[in-house]
Amino acid sequence: MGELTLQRIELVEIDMPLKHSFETSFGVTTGRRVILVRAIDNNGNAGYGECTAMERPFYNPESVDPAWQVIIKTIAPMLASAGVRTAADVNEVLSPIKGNRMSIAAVETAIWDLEAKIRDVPLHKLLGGSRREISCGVSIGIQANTEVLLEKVAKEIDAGYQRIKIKIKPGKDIDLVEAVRKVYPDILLSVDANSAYELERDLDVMLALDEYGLLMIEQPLTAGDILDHAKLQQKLRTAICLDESISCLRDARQAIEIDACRIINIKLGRVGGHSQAREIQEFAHSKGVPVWCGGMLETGIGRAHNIAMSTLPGFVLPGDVSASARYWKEDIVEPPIEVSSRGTIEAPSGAGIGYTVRESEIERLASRRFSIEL
Ligand code: OSB
Ligand code: MG
Repeated sequence: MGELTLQRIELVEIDMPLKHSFETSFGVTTGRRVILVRAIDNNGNAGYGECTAMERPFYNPESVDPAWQVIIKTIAPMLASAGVRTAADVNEVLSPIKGNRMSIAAVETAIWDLEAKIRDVPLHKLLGGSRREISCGVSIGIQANTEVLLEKVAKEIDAGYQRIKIKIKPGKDIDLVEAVRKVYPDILLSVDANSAYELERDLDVMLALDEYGLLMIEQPLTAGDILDHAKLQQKLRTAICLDESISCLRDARQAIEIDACRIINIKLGRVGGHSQAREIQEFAHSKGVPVWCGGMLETGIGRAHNIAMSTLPGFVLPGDVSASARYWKEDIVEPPIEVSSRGTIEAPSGAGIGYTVRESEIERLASRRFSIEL
C-alpha cells in the first residue's frame, strides 16, 4: 500500500528566457535550458522534477548536456535494475555515482513528487516538514551601477522580502555594500561571491566587508577550499555560509567540524535531492548551524520542491525562494508562485508538489524529448 512501481522516466528539455539577465561573479545568465523529468508509475501517475544544472559548468562542474546523458545512460538503468519501491531509497540506489548530483536530484525529486501523489499527501508532509509558512529572501544579481542596485533593493524591500542578498565579485563589493547599508542600516543583508575570492589575495576585502553587520558572506572562496574557509572564518565576526562547497552530508559534517562555516545554503540539485537535503539540515540543526534554501533560477517545478524542503525544521533563515514573476513572464506551473507582503509563501495543501504543471506550456517550449521504459 502506497508503494510505487516505476514504469517510465520521461525527459523533456525546455528553453526559458529570463525576464532580466542575471549576473554573478561567474557570468551572465540570460535564460535557462531546463531538463524536466516525469517519473511515471504503472497506473499512469506522474511526478515532476527539474534539473538545476546550468548550460555551462561555471557554477559547479555540472551542465545541461552531460546531465541529459547521465540520466539516460546511468541513472535510469540503475533505477530499472534496482526496482525501487519508495522515494527514500533512490539516493542510496544511486550512491555509486560520483558527482552528477543535479542529474540525480532531477530524478529523485520527481520520484518524491510521484510518491506523495500516490499517497495523496502534500510533499512537505511526506518529507516531514514542521512549518506551513516559509520565509523568503531575494538574490539580486550584479547590476550596471549602484543606482540601479539601490532601485532593485528598494523594490524587493517594498514587496516584503525578509532578506536581501546581493551578488559581489572582486572590484564590485565593498562599495555596493556601503551604498546599500547607508540607505538600509538595519535590514537582513548578505553577499554572495560565488567562489570569486582568494584567502591571501583578498583578505583585506573580507575584513572590510566584516564591518557592515552582514548576516553572512556566502561562498567567498573556491568550492574545494574548506580549509581556507576555516582560516577565513577565524578572522571574521560575520558568518561564512557555504553553498558550492557542500555537496553532501559528509561535506557539511567536515565543514562544521572545522568551523569553515556557521551557516549552510542547501540546494536540492547540488546535494542530489530531498533525502540528502533532509539529512544535511537535520545534522546542521543538531549542531546549531542554521540552514536556508538556495535557488538556481528554477522554474515553478524546482521552486515548488524548494518550498516543500524549506518546511523542514532546520530551515530557520529566509531562503532564495522568490516569486515566479521575478524570473519568468509565464511559469510552467499554476498558479504561479507568489510571495505575500510579509515575505512568506504558504506550502500548498494539494498532493505532491501541490502546483499544477502546465503540460501545454511545456509542449510549446520543448526542444527535445526522451523516454525510457524501466
Ligand atoms: O549562488 O545562489 C547562487 C543563481 C544561479 C546560480 C547560483 C546562485 C544563484 C542565485 C539565484 O543566487 C537564486 C535564485 O534562484 O533566486
Ligand atoms: Mg550562492
